[in-house]
Amino acid sequence: MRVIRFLNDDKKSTLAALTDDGKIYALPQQDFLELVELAKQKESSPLTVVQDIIKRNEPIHRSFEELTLLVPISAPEVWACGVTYEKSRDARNYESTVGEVKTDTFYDKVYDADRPEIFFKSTAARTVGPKDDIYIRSDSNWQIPEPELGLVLNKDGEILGFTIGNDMSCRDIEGDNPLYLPQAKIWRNSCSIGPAIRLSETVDDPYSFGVICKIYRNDQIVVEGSANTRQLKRRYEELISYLLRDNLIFEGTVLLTGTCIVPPNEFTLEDGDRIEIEISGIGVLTNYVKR
Ligand code: DO4
Ligand code: MG
Repeated sequence: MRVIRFLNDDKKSTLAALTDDGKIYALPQQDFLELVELAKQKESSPLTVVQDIIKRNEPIHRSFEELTLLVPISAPEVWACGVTYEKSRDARNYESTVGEVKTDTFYDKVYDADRPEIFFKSTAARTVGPKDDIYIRSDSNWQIPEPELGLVLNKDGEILGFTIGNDMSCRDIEGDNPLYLPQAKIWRNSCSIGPAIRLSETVDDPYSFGVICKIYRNDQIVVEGSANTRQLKRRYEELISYLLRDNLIFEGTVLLTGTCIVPPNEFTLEDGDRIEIEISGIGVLTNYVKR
């Protein structure tokens, strides 16, 4: 069961449940967080609330493809984990050493350390949704999307659902000096999430999501990669526990769990590219690159 948000004919946003057989049920709430609040009031779960609504209503007569999807949750904050996959550790080592193969770098160390890398990524105003434009910085010549599984959390750090995230990154800025990380990660429209939130109770094994990333230029695929969340070095609970330590976390915070796919080192995004990130059971997050 997935929750989506789309633009209605009257240009108002509508929250909806998308069932596994493709039926769409309009939900009375405008936002995923309202659904979470209602579930809390009823001492129930978002899934039970959605199932109750579905039982009492008919599906709407719209196909998923014709909907104008919106960002499924207005996440007050997006945080992100880094160097949680070998692929990311190796890419960070490459960009920070200008291609020299060095060992025992601080990226090697963080990959093995008890404490994971967790950084602040985005706010609701900087985060875009499905089919929106995602921006590349004007002062970087080496930019890539980072396809990541996103955990949608409540304020106690419980996983309400899973979504797809794109942690856009500037490899040259980050590679120059790790202290530049916030500039390599945060700018206007540098993060996207969507297209849906897969409710956590409907996921059997969150360590077996298939991830595929495709980048198109002039409608030709220029980058294609795939991975699986079983390659994640850490457990989700471990990442969440570090995020929560002495911290204030808001309802609906999204935690991106790190990238498992990195485009070839010679690749950089260009204006007009289209990025598609697919995670099995969640959907495809598409964004258009603008300089
Ligand atoms: O160390 C920098 C960030 C790495 C990152 O964003 C990732 O591994 O996904
Ligand atoms: Mg990342």
